[in-house]
Amino acid sequence: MTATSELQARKTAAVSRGVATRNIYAVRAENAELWDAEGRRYLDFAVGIAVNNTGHRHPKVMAAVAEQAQAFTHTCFHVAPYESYIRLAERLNEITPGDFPKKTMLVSSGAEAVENAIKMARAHTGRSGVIAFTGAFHGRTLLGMALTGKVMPYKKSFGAMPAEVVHAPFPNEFHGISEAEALRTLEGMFASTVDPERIAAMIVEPVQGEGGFNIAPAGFLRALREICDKYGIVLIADEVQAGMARTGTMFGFDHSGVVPDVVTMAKGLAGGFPLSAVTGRAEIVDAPHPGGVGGTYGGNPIAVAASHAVLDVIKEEDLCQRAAEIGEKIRARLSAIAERQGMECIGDVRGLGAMNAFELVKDRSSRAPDAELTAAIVAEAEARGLILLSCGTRYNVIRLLPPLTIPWDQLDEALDMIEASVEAAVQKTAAAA
Ligand code: PLZ
Repeated sequence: MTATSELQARKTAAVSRGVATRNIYAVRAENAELWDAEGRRYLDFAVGIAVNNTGHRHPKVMAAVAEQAQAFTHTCFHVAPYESYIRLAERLNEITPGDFPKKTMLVSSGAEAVENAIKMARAHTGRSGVIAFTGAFHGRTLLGMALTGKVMPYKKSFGAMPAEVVHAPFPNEFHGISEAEALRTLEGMFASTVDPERIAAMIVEPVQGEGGFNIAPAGFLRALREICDKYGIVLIADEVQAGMARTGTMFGFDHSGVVPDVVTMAKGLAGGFPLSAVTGRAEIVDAPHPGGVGGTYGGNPIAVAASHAVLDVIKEEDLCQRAAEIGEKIRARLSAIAERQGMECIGDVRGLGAMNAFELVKDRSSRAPDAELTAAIVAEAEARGLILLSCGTRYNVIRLLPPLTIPWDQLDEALDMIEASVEAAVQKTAAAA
């Protein structure tokens, strides 16, 4: 029995099967590298699902955490507040889009940030409806799950969803949903499905993460801004996956110039410590009465210390610029692979900054999803020492999420492994057919 198979057996016996896992049991990780229970070394292109944008154990983050641990680790901000939380709120009010008075609330997970953003929009507008988009992902809590626009595995078997959440189509040119058609359908929904004056908020990811790295066109975001202004709807940018320098700008929305009313952040915000934030127009974030929002762990001091260090590192190491450069390199290489003979399975290569993906199809004319090949490529990569994640409502997209601090030679090493993995998977599927 290997160390991994033993852990796997214990996991199966002791942990809820609903909590699905890969079989890479982590023992140690450093920047872009991770070692498992077998002592195998991997390049990590998942980074805890877009969390360690500053790499595993960035020295500055570790130092900030160690220093905070010497002072106190938890007091509950509601009971004994601390300056570092206030200072982080000030920093987030400053760096988020929009030149107007802003306020911030800190919580612990992406889903919790989303839930609170919706509560604030409801309190502010006195309305209850929410518009989300097909293919969206906003979390696994009851409301997060309702907002999510993907049934398997997130919504299936979990009963009735909270009422007044409606999904509008997210544009997807590759699959024949134009921006114009998506907008026409949304406007049509206001006539057929829901009164826009009952809608408190519209929530949208600038680049859909779990949904398949689908980039919201700038024109689409501009149109959503206009619709929200017309009907008095709060526009929430869910930057949980796209934010914190990942797309080559601090926030995904920055590419479009569109200013949302509220921004949700998590993942990359604190370099591996559980922290999330809701930042937005002061009057919206202030709408709940005192005591109406909060929680025991929100803005945990260790996570807040990590976040200050992350924000410093993003600036000092110019990680927005580096994300843009990493992205150019990745897209150039993926496009070159896609052009090779026998690589017709790569239907699309897309991305913004260092948030890139390629979509696997049965053939380029039908663009039918190839989920089996996608899984085979992920497995081939794992066997070669590269951790990749798939995504997409049809499980046929592979996303590349290297840390923004990855050394160039390791990026090349990973891209070589991707090419070899696609080749091997294509050959094996062809041989099996
Ligand atoms: N909003 C845009 O991407 C989390 C979830 C993976 P939590 N995405 C990864 C999984 O299988 O659960 C996410 C996101 C966007 C919200 C969330 C939710 O963030 O920290 O997982 O709650």
